[in-house]
Amino acid sequence: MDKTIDRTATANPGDVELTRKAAEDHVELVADRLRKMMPECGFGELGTCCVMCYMGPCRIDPFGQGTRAGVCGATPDVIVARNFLRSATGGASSHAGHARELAILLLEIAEGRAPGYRIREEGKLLSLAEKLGVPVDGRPVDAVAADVARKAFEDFGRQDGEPMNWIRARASRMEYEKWEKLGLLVSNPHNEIETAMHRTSMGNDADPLNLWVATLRMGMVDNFAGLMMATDLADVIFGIPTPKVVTANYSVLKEGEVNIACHGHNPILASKVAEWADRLEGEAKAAGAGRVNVVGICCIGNELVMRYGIPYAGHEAQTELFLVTGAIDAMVVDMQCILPSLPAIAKCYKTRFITTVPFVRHPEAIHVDFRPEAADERAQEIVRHAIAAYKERKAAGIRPRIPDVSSRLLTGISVESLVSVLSTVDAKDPLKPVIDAIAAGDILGAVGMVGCPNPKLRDGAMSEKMAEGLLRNNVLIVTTGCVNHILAQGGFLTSDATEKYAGPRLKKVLTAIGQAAGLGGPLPPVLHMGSCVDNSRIYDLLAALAGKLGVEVSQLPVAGSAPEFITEKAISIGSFFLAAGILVHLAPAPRVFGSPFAVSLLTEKLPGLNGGKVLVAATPDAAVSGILAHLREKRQALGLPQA
Ligand code: NFS
Repeated sequence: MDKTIDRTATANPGDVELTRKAAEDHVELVADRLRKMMPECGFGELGTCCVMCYMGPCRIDPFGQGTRAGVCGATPDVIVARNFLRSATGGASSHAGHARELAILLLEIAEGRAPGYRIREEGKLLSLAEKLGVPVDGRPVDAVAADVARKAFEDFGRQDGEPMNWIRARASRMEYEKWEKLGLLVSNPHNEIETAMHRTSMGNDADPLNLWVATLRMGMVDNFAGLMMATDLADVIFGIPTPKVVTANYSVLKEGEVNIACHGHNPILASKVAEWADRLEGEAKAAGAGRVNVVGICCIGNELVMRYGIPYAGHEAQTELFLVTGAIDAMVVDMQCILPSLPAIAKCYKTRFITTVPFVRHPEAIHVDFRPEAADERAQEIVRHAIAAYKERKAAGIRPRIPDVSSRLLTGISVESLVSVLSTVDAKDPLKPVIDAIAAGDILGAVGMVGCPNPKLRDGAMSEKMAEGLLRNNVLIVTTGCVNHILAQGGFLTSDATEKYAGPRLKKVLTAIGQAAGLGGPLPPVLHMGSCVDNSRIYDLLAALAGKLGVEVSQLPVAGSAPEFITEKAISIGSFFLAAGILVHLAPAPRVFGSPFAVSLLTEKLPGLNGGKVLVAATPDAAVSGILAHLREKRQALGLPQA
């Protein structure tokens, strides 16, 4: 590989050390392939490349130098809208698949077919059941759980056109009515996905506005059939997260222990692997290792750390580097965000790369067919693979190099746990201190920083710099997804970060909360609310705040930002937040700039319609100033003082 690339600007010294090791070991990384790919396709970046039919591929120069329409006659506005809707559909499909698996598991538990799992949060199950209209009084928990699962299946099979159960149960009255007026109350997520694929195939929908409305509807699918359903059901089965202080970064790997890295998204697999890692400690010791050490990467890292405090390894752009440490005995994956490059790198270090889902396979991986009915057997098999690999790797003389970098973070902020922390300030009305602080201008506003680590923006430390800029201006940050790994590694989720980065007024509020809650220091200025599906927690929090203030969510001084997004899931999540009337900052630029219609819709017309707006800003300064201007505008509209 080319060793002249300067990647030293990255915020994590462990990344630098391992990037050098990768070069020594002749391992090619994402950053190397990205460099070879440059310059990337301009038509693709603008969204005007169409491969929907075989009269093409067509690519349209929107600036008038070349052809003005595809062979079929599709204009750039149509092509961009179709492409974007397909991306949102890919994202919503991933989240709906994630949620549906949890609904299946809940029914299996209720019917005694998944003996390895149990319902951990009866309280949450019962309150969810009541919202869904499932009778609870005098009924066994399993019967209620089965009916809650059936409510989910009803949504996936519904043909009557009525709004989804999950929307009727979980949206506030005000938000529901807003979506009803806008025609965004979706009925059946599978139908919506089918129709999106149908209407975007050749010779169907050629109305850009109609296509963009479908994208907002796909956002609704993403939230209610994906994020929210997944979080609700995962909390019932695996527990509601509670605050805890844990360790992050490369040093969570332990030399002399069997290291298993769980990577992917759904806690169904990883929770079992973690359980059997403890139970098979004797076998690890017999193999000469101290114990079995499970760490979490990407969103499954978020799921595991939020609920169980399992060491919080790193983000998606570090997955290759984690393998390059040579310290991992097994990397076990379920679905989504798994780089196809990983199994070959794993091979270099004799790490066993284990896939577990029938539709996520790789010719160089070991496949263990993981099913909830046989979860205990399969999890043991996986842990034993790791123990066997440990012995083999030791015998082969593989010497790990684990960068000595470690960070601490406060994690486990669910809406429930946040309310309980805030009730130490005001037991009767826990949200009041936050609302008062926003009203007074001590908290200027709040930003959800979510999503992925994009190698195109990672070297510039986009997320860290944005966080610094927002905090200095008294903006509270909540995070989910891989951005949280980035900010945790940067030290933003600690009391010290409040001292270091928060503006004076924000610091005062966080210090008072920290003291009342007995945290021994201020509340961190960046609050970890979970994985990407846990963006539903952020929305729940906003809905609760808006409800207390008697305003729509779209009126709050808040914004969402995916500062380094990669995946289609970020597109579908963003589409939901647009449907909810929230400003969504995106970097890199979404592929819409080839369409004047899309640009005007997303930046001018939609804000007038429901408050939703896209902000594109590829530098931290531009993003921060754009978001601050938006927060101030919202404050002004509510008659709140400017801080
Ligand atoms: Ni979110 Fe999770 Fe990470 Fe991005 Fe991928 S792990 S679901 S998509 S890369 S944050």
